[in-house]
Amino acid sequence: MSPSDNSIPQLFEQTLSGERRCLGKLLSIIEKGGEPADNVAGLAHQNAGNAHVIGITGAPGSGKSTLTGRLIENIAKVGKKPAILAVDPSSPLTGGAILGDRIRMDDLAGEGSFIRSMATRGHSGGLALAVPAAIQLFDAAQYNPVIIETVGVGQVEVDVAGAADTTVVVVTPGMGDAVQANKAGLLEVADIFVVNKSDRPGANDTRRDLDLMLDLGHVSGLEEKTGYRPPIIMANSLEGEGAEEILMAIDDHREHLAKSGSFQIRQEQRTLMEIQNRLELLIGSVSHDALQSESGKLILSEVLDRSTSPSEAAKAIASSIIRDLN
Ligand SMILES: Nc1nc2c(ncn2[C@@H]2O[C@H](COP(=O)(O)OP(=O)(O)OP(=O)(O)O)[C@@H](O)[C@H]2O)c(=O)[nH]1
Ligand SMILES: [Mg+2]
Repeated sequence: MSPSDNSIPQLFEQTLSGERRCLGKLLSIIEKGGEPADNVAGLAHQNAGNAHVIGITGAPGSGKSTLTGRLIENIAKVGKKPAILAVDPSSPLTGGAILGDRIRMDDLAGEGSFIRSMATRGHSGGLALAVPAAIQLFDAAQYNPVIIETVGVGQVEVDVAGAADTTVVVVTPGMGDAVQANKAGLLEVADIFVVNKSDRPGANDTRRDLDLMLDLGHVSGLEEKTGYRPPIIMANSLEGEGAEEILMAIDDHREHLAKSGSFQIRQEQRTLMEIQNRLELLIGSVSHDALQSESGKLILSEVLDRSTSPSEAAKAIASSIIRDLN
């Protein structure tokens, strides 16, 4: 499918009027990137701003998808329309696993829900642009809440989760799991902790470790400033235990955000991050083009014959880029 720019506004209109097939097409356009994706993102942005964005993150296999399935089951029950974006930061090879998750989730989701997985195919820059665009598209299409599931392993994933209004960090019982999560930078972004697999031995130890880390102020700089302390909720997602409590905690956190003014701050942070990501990618690609151009090649030869230094060369190219932009 190679949609002309003309068809994007049309697809968007149909998406707003509830056409799920069109929403799927727009998400594919976003995933592919480039100018069509930017056009979709622009339209979505104009119409977004209502959905509560929930990030669910944690180590591989901690039960994020199982838990998300339980959450959407409960959300759909009260007549809301949740959208789920499962972000797979790794190679397309593991796409099969996410598809497996999806099928399990689809069983639980109900007709009003929309579930989609997104793979990055090796370039994380694409993820940084595609995820916010997809969130805003779901938002514009009146899905609420929008849930993002990401594996909390790398900085990009932590960023994605941290960009949500409410971030749920899933940890599991086991020696030092809470400590591992702390090292991965996951605890700082947590608004709610879930000790999943609480049917397993050691769950209470994990809870205690988290509690201690909260006491020591190692996590969540928010607490001191706003009086909010991330709750720790025990869950057994195989049985659906804990899901309702988690949803209540999400509601509480949303209320806290609204009252304390943090909601506004998070929106600003998220928007700033999106602009910065776009800016960095834009500058990266312009730089790449400049290096490939005739004058870029000339400068390269000057550096190679040592008549100019790499740093001088970079400055000269930067000046010419700025000149061209004006
Ligand atoms: N015992 C137990 N097993 C669970 C629980 N929740 C999930 N699991 C199991 O843990 C395994 C991983 O669950 P997933 O939901 O796929 O975990 P995930 O975090 O989404 O995994 P990735 O997306 O691959 O990172 C599956 O075999 C689940 O059945 C739980 O509360 N208790
Ligand atoms: Mg999963």
